[in-house]
Amino acid sequence: MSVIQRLTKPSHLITMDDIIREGNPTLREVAQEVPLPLSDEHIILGEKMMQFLKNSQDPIMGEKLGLRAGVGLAAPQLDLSLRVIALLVPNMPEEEGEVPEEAYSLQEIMYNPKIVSHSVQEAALSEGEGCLSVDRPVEGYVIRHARITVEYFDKDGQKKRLKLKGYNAIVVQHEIDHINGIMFYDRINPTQPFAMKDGLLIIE
Ligand code: 4LI
Ligand code: NI
Repeated sequence: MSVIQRLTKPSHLITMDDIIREGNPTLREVAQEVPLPLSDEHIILGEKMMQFLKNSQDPIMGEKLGLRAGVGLAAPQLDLSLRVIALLVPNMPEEEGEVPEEAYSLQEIMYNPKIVSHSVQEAALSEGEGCLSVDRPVEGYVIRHARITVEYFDKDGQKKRLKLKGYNAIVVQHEIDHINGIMFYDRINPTQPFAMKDGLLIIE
């Protein structure tokens, strides 16, 4: 049975056992575009990826299934060389007495996402990045675009355009890198991992 057939079965929940780790050559491939219109299988795959992210962020489900928490997942991490990514970025919990916000600053399944424009300014997370396919800490600033415009097809096959900045822009770039065979540590300065440079925005 194929990987996508197995992952998209009604009873299947994606766990860490489905996620391949660095060294697996699939993570270094340029993934294939998803054919449009979307098949039921590709729609369900996206939903399973989103459910994984939800479970990974839930203390009960995360513990039960032994998951590492993530805010993004790309199909190649499931050994599927396809241009599908899922994003689930929670908003900071609000203070007492504040107007309730949306639970997530970004919740999306993107098919064939493409960065169509980006800022000249660069940005990096102050604490560096982690990846569910990398079981070791890798320190350093991961240099990315500070702001991006991304085009993609959503789960209804509609073409969408989104402008992103801050943490959301970083997460989307990390996941789009996966569908292009790029790992986050490829973007760390190898000699000076925390080198500061002009126009580099550090995101706390
Ligand atoms: C528990 C419940 C500190 C260290 C701060 C945890 C719910 C690092 C940051 C989470 C770091 C949630 C994350 C990513 C970083 C670090 C990803 C915790 C899950 C913070 C997500 C894809 C890079 C994304 C900010 C080496 C698995 N995620 N932290 N980077 N969180 N999380 N990345 N960096 N230093 N990785 O890892 O999902 S883009 Cl939501
Ligand atoms: Ni990753």
